Amino acid sequence: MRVAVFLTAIASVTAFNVTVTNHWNGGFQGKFSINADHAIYGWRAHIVCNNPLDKLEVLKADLTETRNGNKEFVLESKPFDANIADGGSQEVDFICHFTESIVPNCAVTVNSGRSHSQYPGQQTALPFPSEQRRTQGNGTRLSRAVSAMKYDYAKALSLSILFYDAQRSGKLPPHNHIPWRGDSALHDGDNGHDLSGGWYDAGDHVKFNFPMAMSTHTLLLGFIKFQDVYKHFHQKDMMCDMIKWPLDYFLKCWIPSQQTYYFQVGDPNKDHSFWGRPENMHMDRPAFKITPAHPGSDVAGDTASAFAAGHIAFKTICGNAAYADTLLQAAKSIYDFAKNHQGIYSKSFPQGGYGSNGFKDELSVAAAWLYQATHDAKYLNDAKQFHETGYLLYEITKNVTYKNEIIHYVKDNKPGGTATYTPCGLLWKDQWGSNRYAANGAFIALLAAVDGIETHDYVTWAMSQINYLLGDNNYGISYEIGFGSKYPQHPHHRGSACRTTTTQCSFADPGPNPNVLNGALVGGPDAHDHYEDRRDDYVKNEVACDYNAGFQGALAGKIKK
Ligand SMILES: *[C@@H]1O[C@H](CO)[C@@H](O)[C@H](O)[C@H]1NC(C)=O
Ligand SMILES: *[C@@H]1O[C@H](CO)[C@@H](O)[C@H](O)[C@H]1NC(C)=O
Ligand SMILES: CC(=O)N[C@H]1CO[C@H](CO)[C@@H](O)[C@@H]1O
Repeated sequence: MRVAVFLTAIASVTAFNVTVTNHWNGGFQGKFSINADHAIYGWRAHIVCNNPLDKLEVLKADLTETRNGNKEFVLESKPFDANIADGGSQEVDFICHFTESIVPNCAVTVNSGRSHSQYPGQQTALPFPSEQRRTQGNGTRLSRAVSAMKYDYAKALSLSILFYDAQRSGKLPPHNHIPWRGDSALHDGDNGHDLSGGWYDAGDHVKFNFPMAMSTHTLLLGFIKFQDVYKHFHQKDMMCDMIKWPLDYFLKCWIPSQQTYYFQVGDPNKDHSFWGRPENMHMDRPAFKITPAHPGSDVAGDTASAFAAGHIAFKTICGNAAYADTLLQAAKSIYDFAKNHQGIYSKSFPQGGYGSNGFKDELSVAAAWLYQATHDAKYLNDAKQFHETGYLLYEITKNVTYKNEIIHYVKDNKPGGTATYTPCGLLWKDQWGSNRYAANGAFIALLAAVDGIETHDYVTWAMSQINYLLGDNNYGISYEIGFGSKYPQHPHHRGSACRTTTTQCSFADPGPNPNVLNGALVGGPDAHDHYEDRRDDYVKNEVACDYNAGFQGALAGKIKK
């Protein structure tokens, strides 16, 4: 196996391939990426510097040896994040601290495969043989879940709303619901254009509009569809308040007169090298925009969906007609922008954290939402024209072609379809945020069930997934923080992990997070139901706006059916 190493590092263009572009008195930030031309299961990196460092800090790898008077360091991949797919790459950030006035030069060599077999858990991340996938979880385990209201789903729903309130960036309102959060990133903007507000994406503090907009319209779909559940459990006002936050932010990001849409604030590299509360961060937070010359119909399309769905919610549920009108105008203009200037945003902006490989789906969903908001036939025609897959088109037309797509999707997710199941019965699609895929699948099944497709069967299956997440699993834990008596204590989330009383915060602090991140659905178990509550395992323990979106809709749908 050969691995190529590129130092894109942030240190002076002298010897040893290291470039320091960002150093301060006593420190510099570096990064290397491992590009794999074969699948890699574990790697080791050897860093050699010409001057001693006081300390080397790494987040995404373990520092296993320090040699030669602090000039040489050995890093090893984390057991739960050791694998790099063929053609994939992994970036490793590090921060060096030194006392000499001369900036040290460092070089890195990387070997794939581990020299020590110190990680007994290594094989858990390896793919299953395909025969095993098919035979697991054929439905027999699911039957025990069928006991109507086994958990307090309304409580789980109300907690999920609070998770989004904990993700708020900008100037918090007087009624802020999260006691350990304060104002942050008040100066986000570009040349005097204010871009404060919105949601932090996950455990980090970048604002990525692509997942933010997708989460917003997914949450709104569940809210509109299951609004009586929100009303019955007195969550309507909380939800209207929660969902207005990203919508207000998108209104700041979209400047129709200039055909400009800001889709990201924050540089993932700079952001990820800081472990502290958003209230204490001081790194540069650049803003990125799409324009007709650098289009992004994917991110603009999802934002149009958020605006149009927001229009319906604020007009028909939240009782704010003026705001609903503002949202509709924005939905129409950004949809035109997305449709008239077609392109994939991540092609123009590789520094974006979330890639995209197309935009037809986003345009179709946006047009379908706009049709629901306006009943203007031109939007329905567009929705059909751009359509790839979709639930909304079935809602609108009841056409059997679209119905069959939904049936096919759910069938594929259920036992007996092509999807992988854990031995305990969780639909498992990926090691990153495995819980989210199960929750999304449950949400779609419940939407279909409410529309009369295979009702009983779909509800039973969706309930098995939700119950797994809330406690029907091998550990008897809830993967939603704050729910029940046993839940994750160490989510990978800086605001939750750092104390409010000091600006010092150590990633390696062994204690539970001092601030409880109520409502967050953590990443989830591996394909063997194996999970560890460790902050450094961001694969299983990160949280994110998009993880909770389908989950919250599924909880409301579960109560409804
Ligand atoms: C599949 O279901 C049958 C009963 O219908 C059961 O005997 C068998 O053990 C199940 N297989 C798995 C892997 O759960
Ligand atoms: C349903 O949709 C399909 C695909 O767009 C189309 O070919 C078909 O004519 C539609 N059926 C009806 C009854 O409108
Ligand atoms: C990846 C890379 O930039 N490698 C360079 C490191 O430095 C040596 C010697 O200066 C070059 O030959 C490599 O191409």
